[in-house]
Amino acid sequence: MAMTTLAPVQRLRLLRELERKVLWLSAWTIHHANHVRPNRDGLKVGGHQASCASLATVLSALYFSILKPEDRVAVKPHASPVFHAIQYLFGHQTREKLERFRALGGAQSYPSRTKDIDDVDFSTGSVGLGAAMTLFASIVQDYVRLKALGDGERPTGRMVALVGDAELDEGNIFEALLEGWKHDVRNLWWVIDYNRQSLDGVVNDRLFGRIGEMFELVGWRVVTLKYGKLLEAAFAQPDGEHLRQWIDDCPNSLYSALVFKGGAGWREALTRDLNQYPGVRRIVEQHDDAQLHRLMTNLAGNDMQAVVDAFEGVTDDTPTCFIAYTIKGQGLPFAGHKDNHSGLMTVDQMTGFKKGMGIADGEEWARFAGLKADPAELQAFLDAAPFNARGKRRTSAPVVALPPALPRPSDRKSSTQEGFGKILNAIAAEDSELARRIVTTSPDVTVSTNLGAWVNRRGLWAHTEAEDVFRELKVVSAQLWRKTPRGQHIELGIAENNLFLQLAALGLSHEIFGARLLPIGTLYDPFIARGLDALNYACYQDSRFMLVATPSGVTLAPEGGAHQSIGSPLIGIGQPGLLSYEPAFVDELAVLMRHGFDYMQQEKGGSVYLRLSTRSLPQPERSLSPEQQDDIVAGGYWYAPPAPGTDIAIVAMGAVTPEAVAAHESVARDFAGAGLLVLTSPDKLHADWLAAQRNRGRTTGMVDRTPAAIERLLAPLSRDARIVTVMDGHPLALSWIGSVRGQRVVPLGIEQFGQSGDIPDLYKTYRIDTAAIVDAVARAL
Ligand SMILES: Cc1ncc(C[n+]2csc(CCOP(=O)(O)OP(=O)(O)O)c2C)c(N)n1
Ligand SMILES: [Mg+2]
Repeated sequence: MAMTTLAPVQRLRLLRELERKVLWLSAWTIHHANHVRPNRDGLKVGGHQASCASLATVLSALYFSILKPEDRVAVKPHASPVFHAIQYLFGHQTREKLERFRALGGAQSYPSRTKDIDDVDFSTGSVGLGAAMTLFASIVQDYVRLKALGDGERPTGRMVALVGDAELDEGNIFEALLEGWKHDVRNLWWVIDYNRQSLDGVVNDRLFGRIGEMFELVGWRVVTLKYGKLLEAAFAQPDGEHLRQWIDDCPNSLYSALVFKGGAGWREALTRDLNQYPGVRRIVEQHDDAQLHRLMTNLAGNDMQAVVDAFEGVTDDTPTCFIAYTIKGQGLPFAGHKDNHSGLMTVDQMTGFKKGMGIADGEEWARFAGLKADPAELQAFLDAAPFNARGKRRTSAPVVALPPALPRPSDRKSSTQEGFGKILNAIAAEDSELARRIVTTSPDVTVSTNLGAWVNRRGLWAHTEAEDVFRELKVVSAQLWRKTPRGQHIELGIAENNLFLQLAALGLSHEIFGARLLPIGTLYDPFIARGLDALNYACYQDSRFMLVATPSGVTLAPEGGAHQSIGSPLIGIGQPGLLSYEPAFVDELAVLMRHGFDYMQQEKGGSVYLRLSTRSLPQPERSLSPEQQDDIVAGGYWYAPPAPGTDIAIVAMGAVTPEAVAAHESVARDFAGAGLLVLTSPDKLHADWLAAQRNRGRTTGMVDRTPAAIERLLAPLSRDARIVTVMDGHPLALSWIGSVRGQRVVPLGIEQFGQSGDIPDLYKTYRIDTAAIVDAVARAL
């Protein structure tokens, strides 16, 4: 049965049936996990039956009828069981995974791109981020389309977010909306599940009075789905407008409480407040309790026809916010109760619910049990859903070939930040696939992170051409800010959270839009903390990008304590999905950037974080052998190799390396064999060390004796050698090295908030200067 041949009323009938099934399956999946599956640890498994119920109509309408293969969706995290139920009906999710909902290997609590099998487009979990992600994905869709970087004739899709109303309390939503306005975003649908309840209770009435206006302010169309078809019909009756006014004026908390109380409660309230209107009296009298409850809770977001009409009413690419009035827990015993967020139906309630759904014992997972429609008809309807028209929706894209080496600037003195700018500038000058696939973005620190030369060559990205006015008026400036659809830099306002969401979306382009991109985002290292949750969110869904953070540490000196980063190397170590490096020299950086572009494209790769510095250092005159390059990628190399069996070594990372070199020269006068180890990545060394230990685990039966890089590096030192580590960051990042072979470490680094100063003063104050290193060596011995 093709969709086109189905009359609207037939479609509506089948959609309502499937909506019932989706409501049942989502509630049952959660119930099963909590009450049927054996519980081994006594911990509540949880799940959100009420939050699922409020979205069952909207999600059913979208997936079974409205969505097309090119659309991409972020589902409100706690509606995950609804999503999985829909995919189960489509045949994309298994009963086994649903039975193991929230258990190891089962369907995930919150939709996950990496852990779920049913083709999740965007992971969600941290409220607010999923919605914003769709906005940045729409920018990526346009970026890729305008440059024809994709895999062929993929039609432009809509980026759809199902958003809880309380998610709009998250500031990142508004940061994203403003950025979206600047970039003229298109093809965005945000459906707000306006159930007027959050986790703790009922949402403040004052807030939503303004929400619609805020969307309109930034160019969105607002479609309000307030009253369902039953209520609209009641309003059309004599005195009906008083009933409408009464509901319009009803505070969120009162409405929710009445929803919970049901028919008798409505009767009492309406009789008390509207008895003077004969028309309303008649409506109240003509409905029994159950009918009155059904009428008074007939909100448009839970009314299939109203929902379908609203979605089908939007046919252009204007970003659209649907404010869908719904009831949290609609159709369930605790509908409307303010404490229902994590409430679960009791076993008795579930028994009643199951009966009401017409489902016999043992048929709980049966796909069409309890539905009135003919199973063959339902199956045909599912098979014809436009959403599935092109099979699996996740795309792939070929790997971009890399040159054997990236261009390496030859300055005798340079900072890693300057080197970064020059390497990119040299890439920009080439006509290569690498140059074409790089896209840069920065939250208003493009120039101060040395992206300027790249942008001058490759241009700013925008939907339409715009000349640089300063240039046209012949005002001299080092920066050319010409905007074109061909541009390769996406300039963002100062909101680091947006940077990470933009990177998250760019870094998934190969899997979402079939276009490989090599995204690079730059920001000041301390402000990683500003967007940390969004960074984590990006890594959680395995997005691939290069994060260039500069300046860093106290080495940015006069900028002062407010801009100095201390804990960021620990973030680099602690963040899964993000491989971090902190090179000292520009030749190392060139090796690491090349490795980064490669690693970002490997199946088992990830994103890369380069912590750079503005401190200009004399560059070593050397050409790196392949082995040295491998060491740099592996995390470190002996700058001054130790004599075998030596008792002392200095380990340095990043901008403080010259201090370590000077200290080493001084120490070597007394201890001829002392070594100087320069690290590029404690993150990589630590991870490989742990992996090597796991490979030797007795229980795994593996006997891989290959030493980890750090074991190999420390091997020449004597068993009880003393090691002094030094870096411009928290010393914990390196102090673990003492555990590798049980050698004693004296770690130097930054543990306090900084302050303004020059490098000599600050290094002295925070004890990472040459004298402090020499002193630490003396103490260690
Ligand atoms: C960043 C973040 N903070 C807190 C939570 C915990 N949390 C999950 S759902 C929720 C309430 C959401 O309410 P709403 O968005 O209105 O959803 P609904 O009413 O549909 O359940 C909260 C606080 C979270 N998931 N993410
Ligand atoms: Mg809510």
